[in-house]
Amino acid sequence: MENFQIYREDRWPHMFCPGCGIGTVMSCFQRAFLNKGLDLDRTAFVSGIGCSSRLAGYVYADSLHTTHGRALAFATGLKLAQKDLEVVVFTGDGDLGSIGGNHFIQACRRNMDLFVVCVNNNNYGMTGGQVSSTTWHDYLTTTTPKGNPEYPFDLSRVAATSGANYVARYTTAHPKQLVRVIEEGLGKKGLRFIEAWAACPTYYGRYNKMASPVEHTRWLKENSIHIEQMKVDGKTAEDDIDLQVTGKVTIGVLRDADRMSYLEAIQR
Ligand SMILES: Cc1ncc(C[n+]2csc(CCOP(=O)(O)OP(=O)(O)O)c2C)c(N)n1
Repeated sequence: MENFQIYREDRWPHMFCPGCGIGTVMSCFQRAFLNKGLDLDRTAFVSGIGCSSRLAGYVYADSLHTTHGRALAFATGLKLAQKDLEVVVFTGDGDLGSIGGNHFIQACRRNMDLFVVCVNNNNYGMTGGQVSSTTWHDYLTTTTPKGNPEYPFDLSRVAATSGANYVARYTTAHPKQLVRVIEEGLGKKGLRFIEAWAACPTYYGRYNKMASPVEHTRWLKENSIHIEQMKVDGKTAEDDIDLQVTGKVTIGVLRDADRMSYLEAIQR
């Protein structure tokens, strides 16, 4: 990163492995935040536990590093107490979709006024690369040495069908697009969910024959398909879900709705 305008340089060096996709997400978030001209004093950051959840502690702003899976519950309380703050949640697939799964669904259902960035690296990175609820079927992790017998959650689809106003997904191989959707989401009300599908070369990559950051990032790119392309190809929503399970993940803006947010509903 050329500069650390929103991050605490005094906390460097950071704890991420070489080639970790979280660095790209940090960089994209900073660019979007600065492009938008937002104020760190009017923004609070909340996270759970995990490598991705360390992000909140690196931002030069007030932040809460909470318990595993509970970031959205803390963030909801904070937003209700400080309605003028933009509350940003940094989380991971383990934190949000696995241990915190129910909080995730309920926050989306409420359309709570939160901005959520989930770094989905398909495993529990911090604790050594265990299987998570987004690990792909048959993929190897430290706890599924014969391949994952389960199927993954599609976090963005869960958010969209649970009621979040804005849902967008890109991979860390799509930094420009990530900046654009973060910028777009930061200006909206209700629950805004950005899924950054990211490389974890140290664990998920190493166990699945893509140990280098370049190989892992290429895998992300090759296994994603833009939602607009799906339409051109005449694919339906069902094909989409099937593709997600069998190989390709849809990227793009998956939902952009204008449903009344939780705060709007209680302030009428
Ligand atoms: C209640 C509880 N259970 C388990 C843990 C151990 N733990 C710490 S981080 C983590 C996984 C985090 O995974 P994810 O959210 O995907 O983040 P990543 O490290 O991959 O970025 C786990 C299981 C914990 N801290 N607290």
